[in-house]
Amino acid sequence: MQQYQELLQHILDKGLRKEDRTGTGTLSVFGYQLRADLAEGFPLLTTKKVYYKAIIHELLWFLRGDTNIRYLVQHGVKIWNEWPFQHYLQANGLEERFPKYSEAWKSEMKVFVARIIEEEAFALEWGELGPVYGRQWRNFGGVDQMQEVVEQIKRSPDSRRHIVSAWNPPDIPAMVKSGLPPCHVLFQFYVGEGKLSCQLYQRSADVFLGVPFNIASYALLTMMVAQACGLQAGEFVHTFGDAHLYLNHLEQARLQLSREPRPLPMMKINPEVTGLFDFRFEDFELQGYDPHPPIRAQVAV
Ligand code: THF
Repeated sequence: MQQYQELLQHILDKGLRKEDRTGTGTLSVFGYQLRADLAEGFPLLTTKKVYYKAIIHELLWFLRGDTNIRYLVQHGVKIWNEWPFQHYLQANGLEERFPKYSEAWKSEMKVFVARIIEEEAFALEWGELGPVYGRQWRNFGGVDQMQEVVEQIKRSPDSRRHIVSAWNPPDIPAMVKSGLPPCHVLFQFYVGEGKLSCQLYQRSADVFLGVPFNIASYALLTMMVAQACGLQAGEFVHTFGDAHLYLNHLEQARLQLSREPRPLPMMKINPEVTGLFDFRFEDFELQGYDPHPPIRAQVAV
């Protein structure tokens, strides 16, 4: 993904210094686009090791319509833990005892996650992110957008209305309460020459930590929807609003820029699965992934 390296460099060169909700500070650009031809390989970064199993589990979790982190933590996926944990601290007046990002905060988060796994009632109360992605994809005011978009693509491939929106204005306050309003706001499918492409509009993008996940996630979704519609996978087009590097990710970004991209891996999907909601974790196999070592960074909450 040479294009990702170019985006990192572009933000380091041209990014404006901006404050943000999390208090971390960013370098930010507005408006940018990446494209990946899915026939050239699976667009998973090779300039750092990306924990792609989390991406598969997260996508299956969205497609289930699930919005509780319990399923994720049961499958070893930690990427959504910070938000319900921070909400739990806030709601219980514990923020001063556990200052954000401190060692005490990190160890208390482990206790919190253990309780989410062990105590169902606790998970129901505190593991819920509100009506985020999964809910909007599968039940936006009663509409199962994923089911409908698959039927529409099969019925009228040339339609210009193959849209799924996660941005549901009446539901935004409930998402703010315990999690986040959607960063990947809307996506559109397009069929040309028997190939299915997908374009995502992402309003806000954490380019170092989130974007590698987001690219791979939507690339995989495109492949799954293509298979469910009897089409080949075409391109994934990624359009950004505010694309930023947090100030505590700059050194990591420079380290990553010093590395040479390697050949892309291939994602093999069990060809027998034909329903979008029938995929299981075991139906995916990543072949030939040979990345540089991981690069650690703190996620901004
Ligand atoms: N909030 C912020 N600040 N950044 C984001 O990327 C982000 N997301 C989702 C929702 N809110 C966000 C959550 N997605 C990681 C990756 C994706 C995330 C959140 C966190 C992360 O920490 N990745 C590490 C560790 C992965 C692991 O091994 O568990 C990494 O090194 O990749 C954007 O959709």
